[in-house]
Formats: sequence, structure tokens, C-alpha cells
Amino acid sequence: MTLLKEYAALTDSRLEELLAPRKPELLFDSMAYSVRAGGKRLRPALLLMANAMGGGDRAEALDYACAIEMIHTSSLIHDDLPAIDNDCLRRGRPTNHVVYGEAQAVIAGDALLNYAYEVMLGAAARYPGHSAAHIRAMSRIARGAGVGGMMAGQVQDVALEGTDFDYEELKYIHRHKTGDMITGALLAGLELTDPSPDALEALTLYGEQLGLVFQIVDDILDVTAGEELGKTTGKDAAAGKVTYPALFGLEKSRELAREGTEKAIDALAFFGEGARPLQEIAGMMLARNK
Ligand code: GRG
Repeated sequence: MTLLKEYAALTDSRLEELLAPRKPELLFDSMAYSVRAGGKRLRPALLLMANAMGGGDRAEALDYACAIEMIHTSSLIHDDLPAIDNDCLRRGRPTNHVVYGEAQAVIAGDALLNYAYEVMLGAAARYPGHSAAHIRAMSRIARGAGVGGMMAGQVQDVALEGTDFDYEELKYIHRHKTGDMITGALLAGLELTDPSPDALEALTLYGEQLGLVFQIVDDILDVTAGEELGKTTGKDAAAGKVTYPALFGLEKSRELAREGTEKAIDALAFFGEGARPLQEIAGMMLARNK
């Protein structure tokens, strides 16, 4: 089993515990539906890998990995709503609002977002001797997902839709909407290991490049991938969105993704041999086909 799969399995089994059926049944059912729908579990894996790289305790970090996946899933549920992207297919299955109706999908997204913070606070409470590190980890996730992070990117994405925006605006949207959650996951995992400022800086650089590569590859896949992606493809072009292939063409976009991957891998030299898993993930992100 690859390390990514191992971390995904670990996260999934804890997510099952956290989302075990209980009252109100409809709420837990609709939350679990979208979490269980699959997904690469990239953000949890990044968090756990960064934690391992810093010599952390996996059991201490696991609920943070689950929390970031819940926040990510909540954003996908809301992003798919008729008022935003109006998507009927996600992770190969009907989207939350198609199954539960729009009103319940709004609630499921809100609930997952709130529950994520409840779960992180619960984890912090179990480690009273390490609370400063837990607050820093939580803060990394809150900032990645929050008003200066994913929300900032999303608001600009929606505001500029259909307009003729430029490369700088495209970079702003991606950096915040996608990149900040990736960097937030990594830094949260590392914060639990009481890292040095240099370690945080090196990992931030890695996260920024990984986020960029992730987005370029996402844009490329929207053009090239078929039905196996499990989501609607060709939507970007149909919506007239500014994307890397639209701006630079496919070949140049691939080159930019390769360059970003090299920079990401180099940024981790600081950590020596322990960086190998995250360096491999960077290569996998570049080569991914879903
Ligand atoms: C309720 C938290 C919350 C947010 C509301 C809608 C919204 C604000 C934000 C949307 C942000 C968004 C959709 C960002 C794009 C994220 C992205 C690149 C998704 C695809 O990630 P993958 O490929 O998906 O990791 P899987 O399915 O593998 O997890």
C-alpha cells in the first residue's frame, strides 16, 4: 500500500467513528454521505506526513487530519450548490443537494464546518500539556480555511465569474481558494511537533508550490480527463473561465507544473531524508490523472 493510501485508510477509519450514525439521523447521514463519497484524502495525508516528518505523534494529529477533510468536504458541498457551481456529480456520485435537497445540503456543509472545530477542540483538550501547539495547529487550519484563505479565494472567484480577469487575479484565486488549505494542512501537522521558524518557512514554500502544481494539473485535467474523473469535465472552458491551459496552452501549463514540482521538492531539502514521503507526493500530484 502506498503511504498516501495508508494515511487515507487511517483517516477514513477515524472519520467513520466521528460520523457514526446518531441523532439527528438526517444530519449525520447527509454529512457522512459526502465524506464517504471518496476523495483522495490529500489534505489529511499532507497533515499526517508533515507531522511524521517533524517527529510527531500520529495519534495526536489524527483528529486534525479528519477536521481538515471535513472542512474541505463542506466547501465542496457548498461549491456544488445550484447558487454556486450547480454541479450534479462529485467524487463519482450525485452531489449532496441532489440527494438531500438544497436546504439540507446547506445545513450539511455548515454542520461539517462546525463539527471540524468541535473535533479539533476535543483533540486539544486531550493534550492539556501541549495546548500551545494545539492552538497553533488549529490556527493554521482556521487561517487556511478562513476569511484570508479559502473564503477569500472563493469570494473573488464568484465575484469575477464571467468577467475578463487577468493572470494576477487568477493566481490570487488559486493561492487562496486551493493553496491555503494545502499549506494550512501541512503547517498544522508540523505545528504539533513544535518546529523551528526555519522548518515552518521551508514547509510553507513547499506548500505554496504544491498548491500551484495541484491547480495547474486540475485545470489540465478539466480539459483532458474523461468520465473517470467522477466530476463534470470541460466545465471551465464552457464557463469561459480563466485557466492555465486557456492562458498558456497545454504544453506550457505542463512545463509550469513540472517547474513547480521541482521547486517544491527542493524546498524540503532542509528536512533531509524524512522529507521523502512529501517529496514523493509532489511527484504524484504532477502525475495524477484524477
Ligand atoms: C462551507 C467551508 C465552506 C466553504 C464555503 C464554497 C466555498 C465557500 C469554497 C469552495 C472552495 C473550493 C471548492 C475550492 C476548490 C477545492 C478543490 C481544488 C477541490 C478538489 O480537491 P481534490 O481534488 O478533491 O483534493 P477530492 O475529491 O479528491 O477530495
